Formats: sequence, structure tokens, C-alpha cells
Amino acid sequence: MLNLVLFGAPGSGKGTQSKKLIEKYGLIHLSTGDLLRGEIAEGTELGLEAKKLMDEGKLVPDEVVIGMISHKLDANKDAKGFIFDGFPRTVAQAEELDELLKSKNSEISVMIALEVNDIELEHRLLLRGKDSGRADDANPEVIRKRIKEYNEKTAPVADFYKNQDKLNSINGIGPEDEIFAVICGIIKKY
Ligand code: B4P
Repeated sequence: MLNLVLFGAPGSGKGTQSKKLIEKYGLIHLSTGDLLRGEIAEGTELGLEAKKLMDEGKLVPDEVVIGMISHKLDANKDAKGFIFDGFPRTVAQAEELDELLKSKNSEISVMIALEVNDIELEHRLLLRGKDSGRADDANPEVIRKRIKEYNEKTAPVADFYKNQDKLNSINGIGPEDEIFAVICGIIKKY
């Protein structure tokens, strides 16, 4: 079973590379951002709560996203592996994910971190905001808040996996296909 954590700041290319990885490896894609946007689209209570936080560039509470991931793991018992995209985003989420996988006799195989500087992140997200319809991409202040949240709460997650010898940091700037080739090279080793 291959369980991959695709890690990086907002706009670093996680969603973009995930799409290519699903096609090539047939893994189940678990994007907490997509799951939350699904809840918002359906107008659920959870979605309404999450929308307010997401529109402000803040993280959604750990227990909410952990609950969603747990549910998806249970619903995909026969999967040959998962891509975790945008999750875990806090050390508490990373600890909980380890516990969840352990209870299923599984574990994270590898973490790949896409390194992109803040100026490029802001540029990419503003560009996407022009036609994505995402409120969190449209406003430079919200984008900066998301990057700040990432630096304060999410960046420490890299150390969590480094301590487990699972962290692989790669350059996330350049043509998408070249970045994808580097990711595939790392996956081959597992
Ligand atoms: P997410 O949906 O995870 O979105 P994201 O971090 O903004 O980036 P994404 O992965 O989609 O974009 P990508 O880099 O591929 O999160 C949204 C919000 O949901 C969060 O702010 C938070 O509120 C909430 N949330 C989600 N998960 C959570 C969790 N676990 N805990 C708490 N809250 C959570 O691409 C960005 C742009 O860059 C695209 O336009 C793309 O085309 C472009 N791009 C990609 N690669 C490129 C390259 N190599 N060169 C040039 N451009 C590139």
C-alpha cells in the first residue's frame, strides 16, 4: 500500500500534481480542501461553518478535517493507497492520521514537500482567483493570511515526518511535468 502525503504551502502545486498522480498510480485522492468545498456546495452545517473560516484564510478546526478523513478511509477499505493533499495541516492532524492508519495496520509511506517562495505563491493564487470563483483566491490579504497560517501552523508538520525519515523536499517551481517527473522518481523508491 502506498500512502503519500503531498505537502506544501497554498498554491505550491499540491492539487495540480495530485491530478497527475491519480492518473498514473490509481491512488485514492483525499483533498481536505475539496472535501470542505463539497460540504459548502451542498450547504451542510459543516460547510457553512467551514466557509466562514476558509474565506478569511484561516484553518478549519482539526476535529472537523480528521472526522472527514476518517470517514473516507473507512469508505475506501480496498484502496491500494491514498494521496493526502492538503492534510495533515497541523501537527495534531499528523499525529491523528498516524493513529488512524495504525488502527488499519497501515502507515504513511512517504511525504513529498513542494518548496515555493511566498512571492510565487501569491502570484499563482491571484492568477487562479481570476477564474476559479474561490473567495480565498481573490483577495491578496486573504492569500497572505493563508501563507501566514501555513508558516505558523503547517510548516512544523514537515519536521514531524522528517523525524520519521519520510520527508522529501523538492523544488516546486518550474514546468509541472518536470516537477511530476521528480515526484515519480521518489515514489519509485517505495
Ligand atoms: P486547499 O484546497 O488545500 O488549497 P490550497 O492549499 O490553496 O492549494 P491547492 O493545492 O489547491 O493549489 P495548487 O497548489 O495545486 O485549501 C483551501 C482552504 O481549505 C485552506 O485555506 C483551509 O481554510 C481549508 N483547509 C483545507 N484542508 C485543511 C486542513 N487539513 N485543516 C484545516 N483547514 C483546511 O495550485 C495553485 C495554482 O498554482 C493553480 O492555479 C495551479 O495551476 C498553479 N500551479 C501549480 N503548479 C504550478 C507550476 N509548477 N507553475 C506555475 N503554476 C502552477
